[in-house]
Amino acid sequence: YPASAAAQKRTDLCTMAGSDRTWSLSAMREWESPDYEPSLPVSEKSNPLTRDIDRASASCIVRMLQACDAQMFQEERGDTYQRLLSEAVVKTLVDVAKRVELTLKDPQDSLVVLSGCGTSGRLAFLISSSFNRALRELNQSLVYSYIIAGGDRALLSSQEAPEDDPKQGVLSLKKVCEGKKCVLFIGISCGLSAPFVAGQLDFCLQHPEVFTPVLVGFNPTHQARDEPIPGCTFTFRSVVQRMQELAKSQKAFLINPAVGPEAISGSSRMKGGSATKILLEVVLSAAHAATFKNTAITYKGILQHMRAYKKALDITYAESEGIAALLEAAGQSLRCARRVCYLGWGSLAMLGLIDASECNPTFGAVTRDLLCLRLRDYGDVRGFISGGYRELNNSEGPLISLREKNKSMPPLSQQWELSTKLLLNAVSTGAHVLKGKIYQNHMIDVQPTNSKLYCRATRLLQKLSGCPQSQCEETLLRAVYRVDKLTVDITSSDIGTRIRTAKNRAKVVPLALVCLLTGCSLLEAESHLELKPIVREAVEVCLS
Ligand code: S6P
Repeated sequence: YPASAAAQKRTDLCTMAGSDRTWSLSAMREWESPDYEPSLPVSEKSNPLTRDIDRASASCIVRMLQACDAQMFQEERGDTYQRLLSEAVVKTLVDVAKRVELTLKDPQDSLVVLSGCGTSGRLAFLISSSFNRALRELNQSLVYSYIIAGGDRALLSSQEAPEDDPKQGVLSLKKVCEGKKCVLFIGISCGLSAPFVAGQLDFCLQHPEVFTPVLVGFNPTHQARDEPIPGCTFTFRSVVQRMQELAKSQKAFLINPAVGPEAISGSSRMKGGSATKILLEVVLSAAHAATFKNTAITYKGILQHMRAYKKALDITYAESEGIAALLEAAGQSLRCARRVCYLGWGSLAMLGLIDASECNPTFGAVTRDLLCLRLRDYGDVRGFISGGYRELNNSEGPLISLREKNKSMPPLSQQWELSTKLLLNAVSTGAHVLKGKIYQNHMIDVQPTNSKLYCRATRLLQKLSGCPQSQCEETLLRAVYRVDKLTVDITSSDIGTRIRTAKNRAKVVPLALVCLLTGCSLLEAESHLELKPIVREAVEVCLS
């Protein structure tokens, strides 16, 4: 397959930058400056390290991802952000592990619930399943349950809308906790933003006799989302503030170190997902060791375990040449409208299924590029698991099979999983970058299918067009409803209606951007995008 002009340009750029490019400490910490994108929470900032990722070669992309992942383990400095290895964070992990230990020692009427949306819910599932398996092997009562917004179908497909529904969050929590007298609830929201999780935390706070809430996320508390949630009197931030008060007497716990902005802005499946996995596995492993091996939960022990994950990260990226070759091959497949398939078994294959399913919301579905209905249900990246969808042990019935040989989850396997996750994230992200799905380090074809993504889409339009917010909002709405003139019905519609309409529309943000940049009609913008199917290139033409 002949290298395209764009691919040729990438190579040149990388030669200029030097494939051995390393970053200075100040570059690694640039995002921490109070002047850097001050209006955005860390989880939504764009990472200065990946500003040029859209024009980088495969090996440069891997180096950029390596540097971004390394930011997870950077030390806390002065009064800036709390980090993974900060004293306060490690201390909270010790406290939460002790709560889990109490549950394990007295499992009657008790439960540990892990809950989240999208990737956070998938990790809730993976982690609770693997620790329940460990309990089953020891003939112990199972104490872990998971909740994912949108139910089990969200485990392997993108369901972004249920994230906005706090009532559904509460209902699903009530359902899994029926009859329980003591529940440790672990809500995961990387951006401290999902209304689904906010609703559950609020419910826990209203029933302290049963629930102890724990929040896992990667923004400082003052950056928790403060937008009103329709039908609720609370916002995510107000829930966090109540939790902060209760945290002083250990009636609630907050685990929210900053891990730095994602390599692709807002793509919390990457560092957010990895850090969630690390934190929760460290906590639950310590509790298991204390209960079943009599190993006390200590600050030092937790810190050592965290450092083992840092080592897994270093070992993984020591193979950066191999990863780059894989990424290049995957990118080439996508560039010629072929696909990437992950084949495997056990929990590693499960990670492949998850990584593949996350490509749709992150990079836009392949069908939208090809406008080919036949391919509607197939993605650019697909996962397969040996044994098929049989014995997943998910709560809503069979989906998938995990092999017997992966039953137990000793710490080393957990790090092996992290390594696999990093690699798969790098391959799928890198291949889509090489295909031209990213502009700078933004996913320009983001589908505004929930309130977080709708706001992100508007912000992106502002950033790339330089037009005022109101004009961007208006043009986005025109692209959602496919009209050049907005009616009163449209302008007075609520965000829920807009999101539901956007779900069935392709290339909403690229269309809006072309309109904003050129002043053309939607029809003209559509034909412009048809001529240049690689959105990044289409946008570049307009920008130049
Ligand atoms: C992000 C992923 C999303 C998020 C989901 C939950 O890469 O595609 O599905 O996981 O939006 O986000 P959060 O911030 O509540 O964990």
